[in-house]
Amino acid sequence: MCGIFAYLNYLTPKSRQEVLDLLVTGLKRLEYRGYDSTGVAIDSLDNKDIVMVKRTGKVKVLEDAIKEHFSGGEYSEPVLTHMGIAHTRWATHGVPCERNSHPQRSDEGNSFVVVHNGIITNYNDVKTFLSKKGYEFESETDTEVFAKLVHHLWKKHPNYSFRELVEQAIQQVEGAFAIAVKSKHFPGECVASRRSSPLLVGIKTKTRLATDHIPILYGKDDKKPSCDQDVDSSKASVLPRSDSTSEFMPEQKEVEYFFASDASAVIEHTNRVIYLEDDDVAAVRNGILSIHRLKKSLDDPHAREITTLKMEIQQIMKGNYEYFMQKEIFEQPDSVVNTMRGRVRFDGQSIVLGGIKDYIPEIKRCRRLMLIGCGTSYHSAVATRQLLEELTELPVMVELASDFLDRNTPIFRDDVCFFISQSGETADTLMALRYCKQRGALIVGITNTVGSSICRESHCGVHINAGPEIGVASTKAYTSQFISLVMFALVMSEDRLSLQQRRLEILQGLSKLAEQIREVLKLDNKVRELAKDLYQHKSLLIMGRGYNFATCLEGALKVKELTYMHSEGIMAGELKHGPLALVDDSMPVLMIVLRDPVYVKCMNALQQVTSRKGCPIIICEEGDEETKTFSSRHLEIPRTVDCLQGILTVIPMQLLSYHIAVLRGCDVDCPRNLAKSVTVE
Ligand code: G6Q
Ligand code: GLU
Repeated sequence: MCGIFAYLNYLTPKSRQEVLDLLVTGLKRLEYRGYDSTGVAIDSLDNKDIVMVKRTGKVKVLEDAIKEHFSGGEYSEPVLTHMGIAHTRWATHGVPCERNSHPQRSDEGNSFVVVHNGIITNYNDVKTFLSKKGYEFESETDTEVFAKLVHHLWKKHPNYSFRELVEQAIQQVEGAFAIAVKSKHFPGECVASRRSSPLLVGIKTKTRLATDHIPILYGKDDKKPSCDQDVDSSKASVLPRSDSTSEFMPEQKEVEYFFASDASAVIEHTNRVIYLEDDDVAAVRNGILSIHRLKKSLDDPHAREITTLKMEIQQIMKGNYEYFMQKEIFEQPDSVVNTMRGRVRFDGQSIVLGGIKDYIPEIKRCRRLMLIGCGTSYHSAVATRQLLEELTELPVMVELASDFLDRNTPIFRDDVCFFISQSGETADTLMALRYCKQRGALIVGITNTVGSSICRESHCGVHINAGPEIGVASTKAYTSQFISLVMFALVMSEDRLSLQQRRLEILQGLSKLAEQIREVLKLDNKVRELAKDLYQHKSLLIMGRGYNFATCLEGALKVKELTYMHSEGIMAGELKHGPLALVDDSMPVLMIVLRDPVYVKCMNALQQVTSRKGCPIIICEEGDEETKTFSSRHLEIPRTVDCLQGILTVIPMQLLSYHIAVLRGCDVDCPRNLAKSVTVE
C-alpha cells in the first residue's frame, strides 16, 4: 500500500542530484509495498519554487525521467538546507496517471505539495467547500483536497506557522492518512502527520543524539483559540495554537531527517527512528524536530521515544536471489529458528513468551479465543485452530477481519482476541482490533513489524521475529505466525499433566523443523518441473483436510496472487458435495495425503479423484509407497508430528507458485493490483 519518503538535510551540504538519488533510493526500498505510479518534489534552482516530476509505472521510469529533467550541472551544486518529498502511489481515487500521481499541489504556483498514503473519506465535502472558495481541481484524487485546504488556511492565517496550518487541516479531514507536506513559503521545513497509516522519522546526526526521546508539545491553553468559522463550521474545531518549540536540539547543528512509511527506507541511513502515533504532527523547522498533539489525553505519554532499529541493511537486500520472495522462502530454516529463539527451551521442555507471560492467567480464565486476520495471516489461524482447541481446551474462533466487522460480531470482556498481521498495519485487522478493544476484550497482537499500529495498540503480544518480509506474497511470515501460535498453545498447556506427552512430541517436532524445511527445499528442482506441467493451465485445485486444510487455502492464495491463475483450496471431505464435478482428465489437481489421523479419509478422496481420470500431484510422506502408487507425480516430505505438518507441506506450495509465476512472466515480488500492506479498508 503505497510509500512515502521525505528527506530533509539541515546545514548538511547535499546537491539536488544527491537529494534526488536519496529520494529515488528511498522509493525503491518501498516498492515491495505495491504501487502503480511515482513522483518527487524538490526546490527549484532559484529556491523560489518547487519542481515536481511524476510518472506512472515503476520507480525506474521516474528515475529515467529525473535524469532527463535535472541534467544541468547546477543540480550538482551543494545546498546546505533542503527538503524533498517522494511517493509511490497505490491508486484509490482516480486512475493511475501523471495527473493523479503524488505530490499533489495546492495551486499552479506549487505553494504547498503533499504526498499521502490512505484515504480521506470526507474529501467530497472538503472539495465542495474549497470549490466554493474558487479552487479548481486538476486531479481525481482525494489527496488534492488536503494540499488546497492547507493553502486556503494559509491565506486565512498568514501568521500561522507551517505546522499550525497542517494541524488545522488534519482536524478537518476524516479517514486514514500518512502525509508529508512541503511548501515554497516555508523553505527547509517539513511537516508530517499520520492517522491509521504508518509513518516514522529517522534522525541522522554527526554526533550522538543528546536524548533518546522527544517531548510531545501541546497547544498553549492560554492562547486565544483560533476557530475557522467557514471551514465547514459543523466540523470546525476550536484549535489552540501552539508555537512552542521543542528542546530536542537547542543549538543548531547539521542534521538529516528521513520521513518514511517503514524502516526499510531508512535503515541504510540511520537506525535511530521515532514511530509517530495517530494525530502526531511532526515538524522540522530550522533543523529542529518537534512533535505536537492538539489534545492531551490521560494515557498520552509525555514524549515519543527515539528507538534503535534492530534490522540490518542486508535483510532488505536480495542477496544472490532473483526475487525477495525466493530469498524469503529459502530463509525459512533460519526464520523459524529465530521465531523460537530465546522462547523454546528444548532441554527443559518449556516455553517463555515474554510479551504475553503476564497475561497468561487472565487468558486461561477467558470465555473463548478469537483469531482474527486477513489473507495469509488468517490462514495461519486456520492452520493452528485444531491444536489450540486441543491444548487450551477453549472454544477457538477464526475470523476474516473484514467479515468479522461486517457481522458486528458480539464481543465480550472475557474474550481474548488475537490479531495476526505481518505488517501490523492492515486496515481491516486494525479496525477489528479497535472494535474488540472498545468492547473490553483482551487484545493480543501477533505481528512481524516493531512499532506497527497493531503492535502498539495491543495489550500484549508476540513478535514473530521472521525478519523483514519484502515480497508482497507472504511466505516466511506465515510459517513464523504458525509457530508463534503453536508456542502459545504449548504455553497454555504447560500445567496440564494429561497433555505432557503430547507437548513433548510437539517440542521434539519443533526441534527438527529447521532441518526438515531444508530437506523440503531440496525439492525445488522437482517442483520447477511440475510447474512446467501447470503454468499454461487456467486453474489448479488443491485438496486436503485436517491439519493440512490450511495449506490448501494458503497454497491456492499463493497461486492466485503470484500467477494470476485461478486456484481453490478444497476441504477433501467436501469433494463429493460438489467440487468433484470439476474433476476430469484435464483439471490440474494437487492433493495432500499424509499419514495422520485423517489419512484414510484423504485416501478416499484420492480414489474419488483418480476414478474420475484425475491425475493429481500428491504431497505425501517420505517412503509412503502405497500412496505414491496413485500418481506418477508426487512430492515426498519428511514425517513430523501431525500439527506441524502444515509447516512442511506449505513449502512446496510456495515453491510451486513461485516457479509458475516465473514461467508466466509475472512480477514475483510486486504482483499486479496487490500491496504488501493493505492500509485501506
Ligand atoms: C499474502 C498476502 C496477503 C496478506 C494480507 C494480510 O501472501 O501478503 O494475503 O497476508 O494482506 O497482511 P498482514 O499479514 O500484513 O496483515
Ligand atoms: N488515496 C490517495 C490516492 O488515491 C492515496 C493512495 C495511496 O495510499 O497511495 O491518490
